[in-house]
Amino acid sequence: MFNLEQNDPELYDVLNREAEREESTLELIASENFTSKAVMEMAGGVMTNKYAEGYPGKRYYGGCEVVDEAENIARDRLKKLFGCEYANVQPHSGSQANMAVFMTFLEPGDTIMGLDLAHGGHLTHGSHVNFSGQLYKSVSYHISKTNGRVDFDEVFSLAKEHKPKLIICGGSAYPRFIEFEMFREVADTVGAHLMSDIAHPSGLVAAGVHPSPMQYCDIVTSTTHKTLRGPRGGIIMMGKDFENPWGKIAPKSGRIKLVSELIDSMVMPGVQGGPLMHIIAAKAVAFGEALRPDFKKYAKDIVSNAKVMAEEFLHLGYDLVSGGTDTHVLLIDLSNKDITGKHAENILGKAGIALNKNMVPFDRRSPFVTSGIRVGTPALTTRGMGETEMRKVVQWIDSAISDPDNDQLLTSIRSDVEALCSNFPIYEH
Ligand code: DSN
Repeated sequence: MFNLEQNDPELYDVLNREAEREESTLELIASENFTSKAVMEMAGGVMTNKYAEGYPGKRYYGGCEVVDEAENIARDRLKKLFGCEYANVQPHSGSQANMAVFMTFLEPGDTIMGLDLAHGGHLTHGSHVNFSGQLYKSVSYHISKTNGRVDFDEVFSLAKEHKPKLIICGGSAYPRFIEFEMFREVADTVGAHLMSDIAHPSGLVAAGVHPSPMQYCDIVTSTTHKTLRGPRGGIIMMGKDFENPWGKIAPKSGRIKLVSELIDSMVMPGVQGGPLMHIIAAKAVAFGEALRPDFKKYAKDIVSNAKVMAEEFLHLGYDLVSGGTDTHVLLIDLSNKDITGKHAENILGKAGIALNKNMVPFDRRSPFVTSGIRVGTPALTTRGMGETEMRKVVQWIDSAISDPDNDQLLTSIRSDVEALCSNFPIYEH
C-alpha cells in the first residue's frame, strides 16, 4: 500500500504545513494542546478499521476481542484517574457526551439551567442556537458584575423560580475553580440533578490541582483533548452510580435498574453508532500518561504559568475578568485598550501568536467582534515553557496590542516568536 506522501502529495503537503505552523507559532488557545507521539500513533493506527457497535463483551460485530481490551483499559484507567465508579469512553466529542446525558436525565421541554454562553458558558449548556436550547427550556445564570465570578444570588433565585430538572456547572471561559459544592447546595434546594462539564479543567482535576466534582455532581462530562492532553473526544463519568429514578424502560430488556445502563444505551444506540476504536485506544494511552507522577507536575506548571501571565498582564494595565485565574485560562477584557477582540486576534495571528477573541461578561459587542480575548497555557506548558517565556509572551502581546497597525513591529515579533519556538520543539526530537 502507498503511504500518504506517495498516494496524495497534495494532502501530504497540507499535513506538513500544519505541523510547521504548530511548531513555529505560540498556541494560546485555552482548549488546545499537543498530544504525545504515543497518543498520535494509536489515534492513527489500525483500530480505525474496526466496527464495534456495543460495549466490551456485548458487541454487534465479530472480531472485537482485541478492541474490547482497549476499551476496558480505557474505562479502568479513567475510573482510577478520577476516582469514579462509572466511565463511558465512547462519546465522539464533548457535545455528544452532553447530549447523551441530557437525553438520559431529561424529556424534551424540561428546564435546564447553565452558565450563559456570553458569560463563559458553552453552546451545549442551553444556547438557543444549539440542541440544548432548542429541545429544552433553557434558563441561564450569569457572572457577577462585582467580582467576575458566578453570581450565586442569581443562581439560587433563578433555580427557585424555574425549578430546573438539571443544573449544569462549568464552561469554556471561566478562569476560576468551578464551585461544585455551592452548585450542589442549589441543586438540593430545588431537587435538581447536577451535571458538571469539566472539559476545560479535567487535566487539572485529574492531577489534583483543581477540586474534583465527583462527590458533588450526579454526572460529569468532559472532553479528552484540552488540559487532559489526549486525542479529540468525549467521556462521561459518575462518582457513584445510582438507581434509575425515572422508571425509564429499555425497549427490549424491560426496566433499566441503574443510571449507568441508561447512559450506556443513550450513548449507543441513542446518540451514536459505531465507536471510534482508534480514538478510544488513544484515550487509554492518554489516561495512562495522566496517571504518571510527571503529569501532576505538568498540571501544576500549567496553573503557575497562567498565574505568571495574569500577574504580567495586570502589571501592564490589563483588566482580567475576576481579577486573575485559578486555572489554565485568562479572560481579558480589552475595553480599556482601544481594540476589539477580533482585531487583537487578527494582529496577534500575524505576529505568530494564536488565541481567540472571546466575549466578556456584559459585552456590548457581538460574538463575531467581542471586547475580549481568551488566553490559555496548556499547550505552551507542554512545550516546556516556563516563567521567563510567559513574561516574554505577554510583553509581545502587549506591544502588538498597543501598536496594532505597525506591520513592521508584528513582523519583528513574528521572528522573535519563531526563534523562541525553535528552542522548544514539540515533535521534532
Ligand atoms: N470550543 C471549545 C473551547 O474552545 O473552549 C469548547 O467546546
